[in-house]
Amino acid sequence: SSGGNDSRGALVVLEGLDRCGKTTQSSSLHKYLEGLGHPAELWRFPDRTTSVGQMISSYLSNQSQLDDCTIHLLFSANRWEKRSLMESKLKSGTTIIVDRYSYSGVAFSSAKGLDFDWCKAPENGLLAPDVVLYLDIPPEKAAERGGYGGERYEQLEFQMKVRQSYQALHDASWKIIDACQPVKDIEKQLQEIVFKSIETCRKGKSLTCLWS
Ligand code: NYM
Repeated sequence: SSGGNDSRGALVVLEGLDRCGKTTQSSSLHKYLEGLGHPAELWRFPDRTTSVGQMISSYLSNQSQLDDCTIHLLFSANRWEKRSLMESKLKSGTTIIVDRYSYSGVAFSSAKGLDFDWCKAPENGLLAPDVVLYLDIPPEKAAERGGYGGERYEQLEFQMKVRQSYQALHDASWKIIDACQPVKDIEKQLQEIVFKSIETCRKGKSLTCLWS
């Protein structure tokens, strides 16, 4: 489909622990959709290009300190500042592949000990993904993958807590994919799921908001 006025694109989110393969799979999905001639864009959160995003980036690389609530709200603001663009792109027929979204926001902050419902609240009203592809990996396996980059949160103990927080966020839009499979096998599974999701959106599935 070339995505006319009457058909919208799908909002596809990839989630998972650090080093689970999200970034590789996101760009591979994007290439797949381009190959099909389907209008698609690749996004990621945090979006470090905005001024809010630069504050987040500086926090993650330990160049600045912020308390846990403040950084949580900045991550959320970083999604809110892109909300209207996201909506107009989807409505004009473009599928958006997003590397991390609100689930990362809740999973990482609640893993620090912040109240789960407090963490969810600022995400309320952002666009709800049509499908969430969760690349599931045991934290020990993720840690073996060439080591972490040294940013905040990239530690085994913490990633274990993040995984538990993610488990409390599952809903019907989630597909759990075993991230320890060969890259090509994961690619195939994701392509199949996303293809179906695009079809459902094209046929009129309505766009909803979190946390539905
Ligand atoms: N992260 C990401 C959060 O803590 N909250 C959020 O809302 C988002 C989107 O930022 N360790 C964390 C997860 C990652 C880190 O992400 C940077 P990436 O995908 O490595 O750029």
